[in-house]
Amino acid sequence: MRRRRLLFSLLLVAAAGLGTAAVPPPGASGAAGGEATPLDRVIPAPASVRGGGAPVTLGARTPIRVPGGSGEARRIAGHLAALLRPATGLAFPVTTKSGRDGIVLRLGGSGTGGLGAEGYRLTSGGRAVTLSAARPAGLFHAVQTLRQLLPPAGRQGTRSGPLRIAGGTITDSPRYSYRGAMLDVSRHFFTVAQVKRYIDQLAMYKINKLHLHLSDDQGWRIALASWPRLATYGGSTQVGGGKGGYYTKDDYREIVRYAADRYLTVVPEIDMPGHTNAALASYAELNCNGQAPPLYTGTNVGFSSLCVPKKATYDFVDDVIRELAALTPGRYLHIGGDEAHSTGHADYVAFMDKVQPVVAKYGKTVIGWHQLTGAHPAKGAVAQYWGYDKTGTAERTQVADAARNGTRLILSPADRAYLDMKYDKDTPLGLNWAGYVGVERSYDWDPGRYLDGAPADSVLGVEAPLWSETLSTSAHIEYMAFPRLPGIAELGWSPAATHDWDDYKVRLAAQGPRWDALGIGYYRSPEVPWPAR
Ligand code: TNX
Repeated sequence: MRRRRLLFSLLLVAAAGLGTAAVPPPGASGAAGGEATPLDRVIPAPASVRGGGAPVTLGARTPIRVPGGSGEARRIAGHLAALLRPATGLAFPVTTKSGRDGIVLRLGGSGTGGLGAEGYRLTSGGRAVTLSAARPAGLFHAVQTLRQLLPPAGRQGTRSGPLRIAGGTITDSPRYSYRGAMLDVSRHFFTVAQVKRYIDQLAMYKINKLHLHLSDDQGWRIALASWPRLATYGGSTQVGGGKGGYYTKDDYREIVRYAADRYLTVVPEIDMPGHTNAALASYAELNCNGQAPPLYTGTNVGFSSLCVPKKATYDFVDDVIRELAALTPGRYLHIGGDEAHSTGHADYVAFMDKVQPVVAKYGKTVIGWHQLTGAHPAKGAVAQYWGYDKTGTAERTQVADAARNGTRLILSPADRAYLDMKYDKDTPLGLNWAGYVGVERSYDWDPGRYLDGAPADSVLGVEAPLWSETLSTSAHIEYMAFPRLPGIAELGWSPAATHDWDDYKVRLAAQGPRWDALGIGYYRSPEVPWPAR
């Protein structure tokens, strides 16, 4: 890896005609003080950077131009202006007039054909910084890159001299189409406002899927018309016995819309047949013995199961999937399937054989936790791998065999990608069943070669799950997600050739002041050379 990165840097330097290394020393002040942030000092690392030419200066009259822009390009320009105004103290008027200066947003048109659904180009030279993309998502990602080339929001008071963007060109597109983050809203409920705050943070790092774990033993979090007690009773508590909560359909639509405006797709999960105590407590008829258990506020797993032989179970599943699919514009619907320790193997297989076609009937593609590969994954199904270093060979082989047979994989290895694992023994929040997951460990793996025997092209992408047994506030979410989330985002976006911890940790350190400015209370891991506060 190191070797390849060196070659990559040399190419960069050669292409740029620069005599110095592309990355300045840790603690350099970036765009503050008039010095431009190097174009490759962003997360995720861009696929290609060519430095060179004089920096572009942005000033009091610099416009944001969307020449002949579509509604969507104009909306993105508005989003950019709203980010830049407080960050810089400049006016950044948005105009549809073309001109040679300013920040120019171009959607479609010549030269954007090869950029794909999410790629973009950022060209900085003369008096303009031009962001081009074939599709709106690419333009939005370009804006996120540009943000990182400017001073942190709210720091304009400390800025001296003009704002500069380094000269050169970034040409960028993702390695994987699925770059997810999961939030467990069942163990502890998080409000729409809290979810939106997390979405904003995910969007900064080009995450494009928000997986919501909507049901578990401790709470059912989505109101459905066909089985109303799921939410009103099953959602009435949480771990530790707090009051819980649930999303109305309008709340859920609001989350979907807010995410879509930031080019994230919501992937809803209803975990079945285990992790279902909240549903079983809400409706006695779902239980094999006809008796509803009490609500559960502890943190054990594996004690609950839907009743596989009962017809009512499939009426329930059909209604739930139908209503949830109708609310969800994205193509994926996650059916869980993990830790079904109270469901016999034959019953588990029978259940999955009956439930997967229901997802297809309502027009969605199945995602399941990787235990689904122990049943008969449907054609086109996706398995989410959450094993860790102690996961046995038989289990890994089962997943790899499924991948060779066409099941696509989302990789969430628990000892790398689980944001709820403690960083080390002193971390006050989180769990440690998969070990401690420091920042380097969470970053330093290659999704393309992670699972022995699984073809590289079976990997659909990566996801960073955040389970919430121990987490109940946005501050908790942020302390566990930052600084590890950007590393998983980079594994999902950046080419393997850019992978290098020593380079990454310097780019990561430069995010610290940005998080400070945004009020994100991150963990100041000693592995990262943060600038002094
Ligand atoms: C395992 S990961 C679980 C969850 C827990 C998590 C805690 C998975 C599919 N199941 O039920 O919340 O560990 O880290």
